[in-house]
Amino acid sequence: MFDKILIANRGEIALRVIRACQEMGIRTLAVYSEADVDSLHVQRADEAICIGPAASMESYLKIDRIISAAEVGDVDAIHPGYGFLAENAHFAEICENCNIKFIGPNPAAIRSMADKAVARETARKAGVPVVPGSEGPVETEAECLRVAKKLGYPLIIKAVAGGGGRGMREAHNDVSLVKAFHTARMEAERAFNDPSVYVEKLIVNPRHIEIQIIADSHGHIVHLGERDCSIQRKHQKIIEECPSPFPGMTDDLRKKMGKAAVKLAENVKYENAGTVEFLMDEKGNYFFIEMNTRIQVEHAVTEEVYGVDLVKEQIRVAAGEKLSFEQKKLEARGVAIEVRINAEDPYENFRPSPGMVELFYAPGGYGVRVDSHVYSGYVIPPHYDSMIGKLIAFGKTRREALDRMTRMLDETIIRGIKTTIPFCKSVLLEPDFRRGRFSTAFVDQILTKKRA
Ligand code: MV4
Repeated sequence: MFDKILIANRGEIALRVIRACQEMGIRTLAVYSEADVDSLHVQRADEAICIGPAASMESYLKIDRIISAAEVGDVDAIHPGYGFLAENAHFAEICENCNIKFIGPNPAAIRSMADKAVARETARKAGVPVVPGSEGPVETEAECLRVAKKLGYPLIIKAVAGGGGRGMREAHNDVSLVKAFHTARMEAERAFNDPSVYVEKLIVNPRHIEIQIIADSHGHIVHLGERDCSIQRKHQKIIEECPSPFPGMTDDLRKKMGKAAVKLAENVKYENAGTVEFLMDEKGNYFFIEMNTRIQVEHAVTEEVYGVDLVKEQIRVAAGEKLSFEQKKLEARGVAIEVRINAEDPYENFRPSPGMVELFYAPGGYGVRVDSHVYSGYVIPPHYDSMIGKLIAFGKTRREALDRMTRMLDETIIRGIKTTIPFCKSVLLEPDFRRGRFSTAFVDQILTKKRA
């Protein structure tokens, strides 16, 4: 097992990884920017090294400074968390070359999923259902129109280097298709330095359902059920749950999707934790869209339902150990729901609201988990994303988990800044949410209704 791990991240996920390390007897080295001097991950780690100014580009994204910190601190491994360098194949490669274990998949596996057209093709070859679409990238208007003739409308154009919704355009006829092709290419060029796009049939009002997998270096790959992440705004998830409340989500379907996810992972010699994303239509048809080659924000709901500490397992498998459990011993128990708390003003179009948290009181009690780096007196810097914590409610039934989450949101006190808690409360009160009847369009639908 590793003696010492560097955590190349900040905020709640840095703290989450440090907590796992401490329970495993592994020493921790935090890195931090000048804006994070007073942050909890710095205080809780055994050691900490400042790696530069507030701007991410000058600190949490600076590969050479992080590697230098790793060398100075003499660590065995680096945990990248999520965001920042977590899905940067180049960074994973440099770690490898410096004889530092990157706690994540190998660079080739990261690369194979970073190119969305390649990922699609890999999934198709592995027998995983993909959305009907173009064979690889489309280079010209004419090629676009040929695909449209074959598939019919509506369509969606996506950036090969995309993900998270950037460089994505819908098209409903030949005229809008040609326009969408060019705007998507321009946006992709600006955002990713790569104008390549591909075409898919548009799935209207789908659910976003993702399968958690984890693989060790001994050829064992397991799936740990699904998460329903349909409640999101502008491609930022707000509420996630396990299992999906979709009535069509049967044990049989779950097993099928789990096996598909494992098959895909096998095909790219995947190691460590990953998530295979699917879109699902009203009939329960599911289609692969992307794979995330990192631990995700919402991993906690899977942990609660399956009784597995995913971060500890990540560290174990990275150290060459076998997974501590087998597929057939995994059993889902109850329902877990996660609400993300963002320092944003939901009444002002979710404008960021950084600054001093004058008072923070976290909810407690049975079935409650709070993953947050916030404390009373903490100053939220304006330089990073606005998520300041996650509340996770566990219950025997969805009803109980929802009631518990409502109670947790009522119990939470955050003074000094605006948060998304009031908005999350209003979502929990929506009858269609409580019934489990929602798609990725749900949040926009209720916001439109509220404005009217
Ligand atoms: C789609 C889609 C409909 N049809 N693909 C958005 C981000 C990227 N991960 C994939 N996305 C979508 N791909 C087809 N063929 C709708 C979305 C989408 C979406 C997906 C998941 C969660 C929220 C979403 C919000 C808007 C659009």
